Amino acid sequence: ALVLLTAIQLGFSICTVDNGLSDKEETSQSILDTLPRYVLYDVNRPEGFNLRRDVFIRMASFIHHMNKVSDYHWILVLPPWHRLYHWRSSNLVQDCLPWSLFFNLDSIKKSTPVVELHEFFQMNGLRPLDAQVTLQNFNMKSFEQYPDFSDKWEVVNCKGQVQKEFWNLNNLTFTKSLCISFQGISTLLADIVQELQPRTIIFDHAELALHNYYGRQEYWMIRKSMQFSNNLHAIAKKFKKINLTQDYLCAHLRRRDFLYGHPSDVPSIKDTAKQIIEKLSLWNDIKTVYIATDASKTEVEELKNYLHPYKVFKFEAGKKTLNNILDGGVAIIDQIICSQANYFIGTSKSTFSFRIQEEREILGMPLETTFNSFCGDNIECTQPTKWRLVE
Ligand code: GFB
Repeated sequence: ALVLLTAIQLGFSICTVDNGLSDKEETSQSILDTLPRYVLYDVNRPEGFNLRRDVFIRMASFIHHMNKVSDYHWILVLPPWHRLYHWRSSNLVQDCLPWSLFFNLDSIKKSTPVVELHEFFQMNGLRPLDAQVTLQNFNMKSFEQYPDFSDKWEVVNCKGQVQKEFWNLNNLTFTKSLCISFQGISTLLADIVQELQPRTIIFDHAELALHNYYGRQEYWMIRKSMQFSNNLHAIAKKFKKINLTQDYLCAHLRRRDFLYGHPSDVPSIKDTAKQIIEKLSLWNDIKTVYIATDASKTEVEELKNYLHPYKVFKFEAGKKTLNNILDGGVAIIDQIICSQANYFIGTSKSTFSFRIQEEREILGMPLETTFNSFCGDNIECTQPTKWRLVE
């Protein structure tokens, strides 16, 4: 076996590779030509879970393109979930998690050829990857020059540090490593692949490649395939059955780093309650509020007090459940419950809220119950763009 599947933590660790032998075996060119080729990728370290979900769509779209234009069969390797900044339970080890912990892989595989990292290792062993490409922005030109938005890429000197150990794997090595200034949509990556002719390639900073068809049919086809795991759906269902027996409004309150990153979009707790009560006054049948938030316990208690006498619920995972689904699973349960709510109000500019709105579009929820967001205190703000599902 090439992959040491012994679980380091709760059976989730998928990043450990033992000394496989097949990397030393000679494989003839004609056999190599029949084998699939693999694209791996990683995203800027501080980015959160829901931006990463968006990057997956862009990379999946690129793989679809490769499979149309290339003679080879291309497969996308799903980057393990690894110590995200927003996963705050410091007592849990949250490294090298497979996508199957959070998503229904059968569903994703029906739309896009993907494998988990450990499945890739089973195929590739310890052979070095043929190419590591670190994407970077083009240098900003002087102000006098007209901004150039054309799609382009260029091999250049590396600007900053190049990532050497993806997902803390010190035995993932590369035959060739280069930095490329990149501006454009993800299918432009095909030109780089055409130039390098790799069998295996990893793109770092894949978030720099933009959507080919944002909000169009291919986008929604891939987006719809990203269903959450059955286990997480089951936990959300059980919670709803016990607590949310009547119509409910879900409010997603993004706080913590958003208070500094987007101060004018985040209302105070008092104003948050005021805005929720205003919405409830328009929807007479709704007397129950579900709160999805990364706020502190004190802020949640404060909000509950302001919302009295409305019934207020929040999902709290017990110790055993938390050990199984981790912080990422708890956040997804919040998203599932919000996507099924009778009314949703989210936080402006939060990709966490955007993904809930998309999910509600997929579920066919009425438009006016979905595209709503809080405004900062005493600010008349614009409401979210209505990105409608396209079949
Ligand atoms: O998902 P995300 O990219 O959304 O990052 P934004 C926010 C993370 O915070 C989530 C936690 O993935 C969760 O781990 N979180 C936020 C929540 N809201 C909730 C919630 O209602 N319930 C639970 N359980 N967890 C961007 C980041 O965040 O904000 C960028 O991607 C940057 O890295 C920027 O930090 C300021 O788009 O909201």
